[in-house]
Amino acid sequence: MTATDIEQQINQLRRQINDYNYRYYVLDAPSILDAEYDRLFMQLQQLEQAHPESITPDSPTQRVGAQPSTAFQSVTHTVPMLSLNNAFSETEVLAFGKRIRDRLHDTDDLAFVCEPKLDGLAVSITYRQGQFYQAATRGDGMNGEDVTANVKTIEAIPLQLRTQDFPTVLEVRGEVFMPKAGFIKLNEQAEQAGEKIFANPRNAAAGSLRQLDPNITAHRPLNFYAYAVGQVQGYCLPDTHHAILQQLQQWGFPVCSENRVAINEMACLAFHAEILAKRASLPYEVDGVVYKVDALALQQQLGFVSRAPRWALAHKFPAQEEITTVNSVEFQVGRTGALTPVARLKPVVVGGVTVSNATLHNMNEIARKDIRVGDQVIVRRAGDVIPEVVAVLKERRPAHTQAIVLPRQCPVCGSDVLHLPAEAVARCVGGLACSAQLKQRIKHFAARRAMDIEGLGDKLVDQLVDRQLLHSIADVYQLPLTALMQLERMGEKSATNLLTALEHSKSTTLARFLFALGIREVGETTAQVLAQHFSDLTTLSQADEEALQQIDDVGPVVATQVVGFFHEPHNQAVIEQLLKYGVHWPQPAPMDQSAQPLAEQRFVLTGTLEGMSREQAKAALIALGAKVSGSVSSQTNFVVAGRDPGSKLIKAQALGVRVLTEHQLNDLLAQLAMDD
Ligand code: 9MJ
Repeated sequence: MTATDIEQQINQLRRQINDYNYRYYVLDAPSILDAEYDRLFMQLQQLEQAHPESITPDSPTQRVGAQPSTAFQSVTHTVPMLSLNNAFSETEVLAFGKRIRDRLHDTDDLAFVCEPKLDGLAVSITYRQGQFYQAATRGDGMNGEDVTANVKTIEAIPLQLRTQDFPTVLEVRGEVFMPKAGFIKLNEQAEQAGEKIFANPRNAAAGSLRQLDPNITAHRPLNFYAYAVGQVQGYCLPDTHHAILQQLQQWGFPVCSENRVAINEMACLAFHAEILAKRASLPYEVDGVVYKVDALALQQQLGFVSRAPRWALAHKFPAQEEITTVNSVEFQVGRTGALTPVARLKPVVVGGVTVSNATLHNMNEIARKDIRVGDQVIVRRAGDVIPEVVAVLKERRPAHTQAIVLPRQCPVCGSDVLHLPAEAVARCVGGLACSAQLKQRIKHFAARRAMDIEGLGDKLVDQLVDRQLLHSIADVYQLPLTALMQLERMGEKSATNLLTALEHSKSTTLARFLFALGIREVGETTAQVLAQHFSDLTTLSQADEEALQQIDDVGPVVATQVVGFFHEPHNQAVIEQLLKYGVHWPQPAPMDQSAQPLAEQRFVLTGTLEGMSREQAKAALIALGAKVSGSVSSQTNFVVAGRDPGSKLIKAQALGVRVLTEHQLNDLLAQLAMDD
């Protein structure tokens, strides 16, 4: 090959790789397989190694390679990087619109560009003659830090502008962020390696960008969305913000696909509501939306007031994290005796809800986060999960904090607490002598997905145990009407209704009954698997660990718990009583293997399904032999994602699990019904 041939080949490879990145990051439409991309990349690397004189700084192979530095240089922003004024309510947004209209006098039409507000790190990237030149953090808006070597490793950011028609100097501004899926994966890897866990994707993005060694940044899953230009020389920009965003996309920058032009403030508010509703299912974290006056001439007329533009507004979502103080820590006792440390907090409003308790999970977590009573902590409340303490503000630690100590005795019954070194949780050994455990067991027994005893709620169970009317789960079927009627807020009618519900609940299924017994490690799915395999309780209760482990999905841990449970004389007595009091279930029909087209297939359902309940979908899948579980893992074959699917969808995407829409699920079920 001649030198010209080689140069041509190298240029072609670079073009192909840049094109692939553009399609992947900007157009969101990957055009080749990852393996093919890797092959092209290696081919280019080999050619460049053989011909080092051909290497140029904008070659895709040159993203990584800078030496670790000892400090970041300071960069002065030619055009200051301003901050945005914040609004938290509709009233403030309408006032923002009115201020603008008043200033501009004659504005019937006032279009805005609405953008999700990404929760990452603002950066400025300068291109000279179309080539990546320098990248800097926002810093204080006037001076930032030179993070050129690190930003250069982010594949989404072009090293060279795509079209021939570009400014001699172009400064692009936008947000470097870590997608949720990448964040989950990064933390999983860090946990396995015993390394530091990041509290949220923003911290992870900031930490990754502030690495002195760009080789580390290169391995972090960072992405970028452009949302503004800074200095521009030698080019006439379009006259609206939305057209600038389109131009940025043509130059090769990813721009958020949710961005939208809104014709007035009311349309802005609708955008806010829409993104808020989508928040959990977006693949990146957002903390609000941004409204920007679309016409640049109007932006110029409006100008700035103290370091923020008058023409833009950040309309924030209710915060999901706040800072507060740990006043004390109490230990709650669960159904299996597990002691869960719960922080009693100085009440704080998080995302519109007052939070005064947060789970600390277990003693290992307390040690890992180094939480002490008296500390100021960050609490997070996301969706409907229990609030948790994310991190301690160590620099604010007061002089006299107290260590959190695991009690030696159960705070409810006084029995010993056992903390096996191999287990994360500590447990009260009191068993059913511990009223806390008894209450939780009965609540679990009565729950909708277990025996489904309507009217036997948490408060009622607490009263019944405290008054010594219940000593075991079987006692619920022996409650006398007269005793019930003496309880608080319980008239004759409610008492009779409860007895009817109790009677009704006796007709159940073996799977529900097994789940209701509260055997450790036996959740709803395992209960279903056991019921399907054994079909009668006597055989199951006599099975040994070996027989149990023959079943798919039953490992040594579950097998040990099941055998242990049925060997316990007290448990045998309770089961006998329950059967004597009339609990019964139909004998399942023998399993026909040919009717199990989804055998071995593992499904996870997430989000709201429109045409059926999750329970119905689950039953339909199980009837075809599928396993339906609650969490996504590498073992999962399919995730069915309904409306507002949340973190399970993100995890599925992170693990490359196949995702089905409700429509596709229906097609699959219909197809299998036809095959039958
Ligand atoms: C974020 N964080 O997503 C701006 N931002 O515009 C968007 N930030 C911004 N725009 C001017 N979408 C200053 C900051």
